[in-house]
Amino acid sequence: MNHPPIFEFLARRLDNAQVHCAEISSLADDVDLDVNDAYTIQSLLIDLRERRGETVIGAKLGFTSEAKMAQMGVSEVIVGRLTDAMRLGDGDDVDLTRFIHPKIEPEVAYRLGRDVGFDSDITDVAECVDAVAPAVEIIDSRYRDFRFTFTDVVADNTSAAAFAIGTWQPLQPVGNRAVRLTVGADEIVGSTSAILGDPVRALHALGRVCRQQGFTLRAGDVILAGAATAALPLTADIAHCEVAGLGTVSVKGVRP
Ligand code: OOG
Ligand code: MG
Repeated sequence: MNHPPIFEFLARRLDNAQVHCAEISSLADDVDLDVNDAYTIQSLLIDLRERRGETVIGAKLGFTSEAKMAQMGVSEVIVGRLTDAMRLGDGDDVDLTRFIHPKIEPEVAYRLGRDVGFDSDITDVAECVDAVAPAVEIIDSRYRDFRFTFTDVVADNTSAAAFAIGTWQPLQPVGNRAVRLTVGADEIVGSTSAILGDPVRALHALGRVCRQQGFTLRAGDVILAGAATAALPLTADIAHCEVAGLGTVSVKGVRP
């Protein structure tokens, strides 16, 4: 792929920020980027992680709910990549010193039962999923004060930091289900219908971005449909998420 050398530099800057837990200033302060540039930088960032032995195991959407768009001041759906290093087990302790300023949000996860053939006729991601589960995502913007532009957050792999998935359930319509996230004494409630009206629409949106950006989706991949509510700060407490009828998932923030 041909791209200006500065893209490699910016990908390394973001990667260092994540590895060393050191926030950085907006890329937009130094360079004008368009959406395609930002996705190219994201891909270079993922290459760096893969070179360290990480494997891409899925994709995530961001800003699929009004609450998230309003919280972060962004109004278009974004896509990032999930790697095996980001995966936590249900109930796991999560070391908060791995992050800069972590937040947690309630999500719905889907699992792909087969490859999505973007160059063949099976292009509907929703037709390729075989399971659904409650999930939490830990986001950790590498930018100072969690403030960024649209292209900043795309380049920063959409703030992806970690995630945990509850027990997979056979695929079923999700539609409008109550969602509740607690972090210690903090609580936020909402509905899965906040995700584009129905989280299945996040799968359609994912297909569009993947086709535009040349991303692949493989059998077994996990897809996070985007937060149903605004995010809460992740503190040294139990974070517990329930999606009505789908189950629960939790992680525990710890400071070793
Ligand atoms: C970007 C990530 C947004 C979601 O679920 O909407 C996201 C951010 O808020 O830092 O993951
Ligand atoms: Mg999210």
